[in-house]
Amino acid sequence: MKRTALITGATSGIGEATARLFAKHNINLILCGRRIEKLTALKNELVNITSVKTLSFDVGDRDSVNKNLNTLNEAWQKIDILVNNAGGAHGLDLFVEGDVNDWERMIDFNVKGLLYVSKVIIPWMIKRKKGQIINISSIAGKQTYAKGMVYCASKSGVEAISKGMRLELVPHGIRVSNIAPGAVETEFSIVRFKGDQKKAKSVYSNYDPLVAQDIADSVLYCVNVPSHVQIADMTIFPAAQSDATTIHRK
Ligand code: 8X3
Repeated sequence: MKRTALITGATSGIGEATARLFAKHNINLILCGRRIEKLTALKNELVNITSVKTLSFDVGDRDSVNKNLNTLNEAWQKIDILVNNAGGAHGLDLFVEGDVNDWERMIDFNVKGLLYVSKVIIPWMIKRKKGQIINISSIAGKQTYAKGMVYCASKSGVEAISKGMRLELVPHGIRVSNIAPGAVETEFSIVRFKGDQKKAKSVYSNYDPLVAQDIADSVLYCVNVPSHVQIADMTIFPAAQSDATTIHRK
């Protein structure tokens, strides 16, 4: 039976790589993101291999989340896999120098956005007594580092939500996996450093960082384990990384 996955933040990085990989594995896709042109381009590419629907909204906008997800007809509401991937970091500053707008953005996307999307989809999974939720957290959710306090807090929130979801959803036949990547070279640092390409590049210099495909592979692993298996938590580093702030550079 062909499965259906909804992926947030599908227009780039881990979300996009997961979409491509799921398509190759014959999984129907609901691709969500803010950038409609990117969503359409990805849909046009993947529609040759699987069924694809796109929904363009901002996960941090509760009304827009509700409105868009509720346009899904009964067939598309049969979501087997929810990948809560949307989110990111904004700024890397000491707390006293931090921009409150950055903090709000991180809490709105990383925490509230994940909750808004899940609030709509989980009841559909409960009705079918099955489903898998993959929350993309971060090593920042397990280890707080200086200048990243609010990002770390938002990802600690994701960790708590993953544990809470598992406690409440296991009785409904729903499995919850939390994936915490370390350094993955995507648009992540470009966004964090507000477009400063040089600064972003330096995060990944002189070692081999993870690429989005590495995390997509882990997501696929979580959703392809036998039905009696639940991957609760995965932390994934590049070989050169040993904790959130320790990277062995050549
Ligand atoms: C991304 C990893 O270490 O930059 O979430 O916080 S880190």
